[in-house]
Amino acid sequence: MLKILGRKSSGNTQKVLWCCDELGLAYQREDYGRGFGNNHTPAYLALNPNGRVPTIVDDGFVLWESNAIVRYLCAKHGLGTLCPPELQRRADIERWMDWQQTTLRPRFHALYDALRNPDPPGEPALEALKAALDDAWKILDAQLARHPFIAGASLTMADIPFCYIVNRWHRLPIERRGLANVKTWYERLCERPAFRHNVYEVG
Ligand SMILES: N[C@@H](CCC(=O)N[C@@H](CS)C(=O)NCC(=O)O)C(=O)O
Repeated sequence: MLKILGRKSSGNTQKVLWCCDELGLAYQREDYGRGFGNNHTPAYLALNPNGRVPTIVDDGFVLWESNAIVRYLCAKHGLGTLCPPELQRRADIERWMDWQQTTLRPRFHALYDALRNPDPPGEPALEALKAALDDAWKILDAQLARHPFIAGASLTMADIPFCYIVNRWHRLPIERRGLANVKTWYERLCERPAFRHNVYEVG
């Protein structure tokens, strides 16, 4: 059976859990990571030398990097649904997955971490972080103006990596200017039981 090693509160683990539930997969999850003190043991590092979560073990096949895991599971179990078989459609989707990691994520974490810092930066610095993040959101907002989900009329693996960021961003004590399509998309995701259970209700 598929094993998922990672704590439920980890955003990157939430991607994998949401993905598995959308695909209707059976799995066993084991708590690893912050608070459990077990992700720097020799046994865990032998699976994932980064000492980070999530890691999966699928019939002996070990994989880490959350977006790589989502791609693998969708290609294996969701070909024609979450993962399109056509090469160009798939490349389009994988581009958004990479954009989440390389563009949106660093800007989100710069703001998120600053707001959670007991000694936060001053207002001008916070405004600059918000503006940089908004510039990235605007790109996604324009994409979501075209169809209800990132890559079309239905959920695909393009949407999955964004789960914890869009959820946590909507809970930040900030004004979210414009970005109506991102808001409607988030509300749409919240209607999905698998998203509610693995992301919305966990935070
Ligand atoms: N690029 C990696 C990042 C993994 C990562 O940073 N995971 C965080 C949790 S979201 C982690 O392991 N934090 C340390 C911990 O939980 O002990 C991925 O996407 O899987």
